Amino acid sequence: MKKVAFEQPVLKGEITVPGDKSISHRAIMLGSIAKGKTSISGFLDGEDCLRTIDIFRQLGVNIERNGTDVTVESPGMQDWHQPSDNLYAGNSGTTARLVLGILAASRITCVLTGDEYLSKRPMNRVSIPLKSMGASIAGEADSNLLPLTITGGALTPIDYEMPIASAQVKSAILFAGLTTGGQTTVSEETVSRDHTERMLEQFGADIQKDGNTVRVTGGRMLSGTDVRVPGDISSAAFFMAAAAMIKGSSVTFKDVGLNPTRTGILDVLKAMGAKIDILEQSDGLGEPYGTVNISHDGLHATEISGELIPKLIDELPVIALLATQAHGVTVIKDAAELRVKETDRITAVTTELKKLGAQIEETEDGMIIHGPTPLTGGTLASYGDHRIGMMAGIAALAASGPVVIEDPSCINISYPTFFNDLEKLAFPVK
Ligand code: SPQ
Repeated sequence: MKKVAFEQPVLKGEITVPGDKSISHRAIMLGSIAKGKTSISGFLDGEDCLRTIDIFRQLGVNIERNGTDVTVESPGMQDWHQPSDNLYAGNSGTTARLVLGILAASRITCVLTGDEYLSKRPMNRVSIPLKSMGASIAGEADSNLLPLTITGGALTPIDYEMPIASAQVKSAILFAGLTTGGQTTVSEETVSRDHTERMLEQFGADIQKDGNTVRVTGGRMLSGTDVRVPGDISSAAFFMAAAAMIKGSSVTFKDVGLNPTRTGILDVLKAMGAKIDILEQSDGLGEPYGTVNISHDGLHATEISGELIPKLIDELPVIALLATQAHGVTVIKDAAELRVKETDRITAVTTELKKLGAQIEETEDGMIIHGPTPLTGGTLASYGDHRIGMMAGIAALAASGPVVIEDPSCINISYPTFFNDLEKLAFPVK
């Protein structure tokens, strides 16, 4: 349990949030697939990324971590060892799904497992296209659920049209395509985060992007390189939303990732009335990042749907909270994917925010939120989901009484220093 209480807070100051989770995973994975040495700076030492490190160590890759600096030295995927135990992905959907794509194309036979939450999440979205490439993946519910047994082998390229916008599915197929003897094509209707494509290019893969289509030609040996991981905009989003929500607030985010496939939160905050200033922007080693200031400047409702959804999918819990304090009716739709995250985030968000007095309704693919509504204190469940736990922590800033978070340790999955940073930024109004 964690009790979070503030009396009339205002958020002020500057923050550098921890490294991007999606990019940290991919840096370990590509550093392990590639031959030679990869140096990563700004790595996220959250639980999910540590699970990815554990898995590749079990395959014989030498990975040394010194805080947020990580060195990966790999013989290349052709020379990985057979692991002596099951590979455990913990709570991490990204680890499980991307590793499935990688191992399907390797020389390894192994069993991939996860925690109680991950073991309920669908894996067919990757096993079906991988099987059509010739992958051998076996497990419960027609290989939809972990644990899964993967027998790596030679795969054939495919031309795949994605039925859902998912960077995890796209990445698993592109990784599997690396070892085939031809060109694998993945097309998506709405573009999902493109970190894999960017990093594949950095590691020397033969990859081309053409609108919403990505093509990778297999057979090229990847070489180790340097990766700089920017701050995670999905972590920053909690304090960005808080700064937009609380009158008098102004927070500057340094070195935060500004990849356009991830910046939907900035579009929404702007549409809701927040003041946003991009103070600096650069393109360091493949990923755009910069310094952004967000300040409160009134707050009104908006509609969030369509192509915007993949650009802010993980931010929707905190956006829903923000909408409880905005004038008007906020509608979130086309977000049914929220139901298959670490928990069903539509049910979790509506159930927990109602406990504080929010007027929020669940729909099949989103939420409808009426605001502004005064929030009270209360005891909120995290459902073992870091994003729900952090939403509860931010809710305490707007609530009239303390918010108690049950099972807050899940926040370590993506943001181990969340509560310290919250305390640093939130000041009582004098
Ligand atoms: O890794 P995991 O557990 O799936 O993490 C989440 C999160 O909230 O951190 C989703 F639950 O982020 C996903 C994201 O929703 C990370 C991700 C990636 O790194 O490729 C892509 C998104 O998922 P998807 O299914 O849309 O590809």
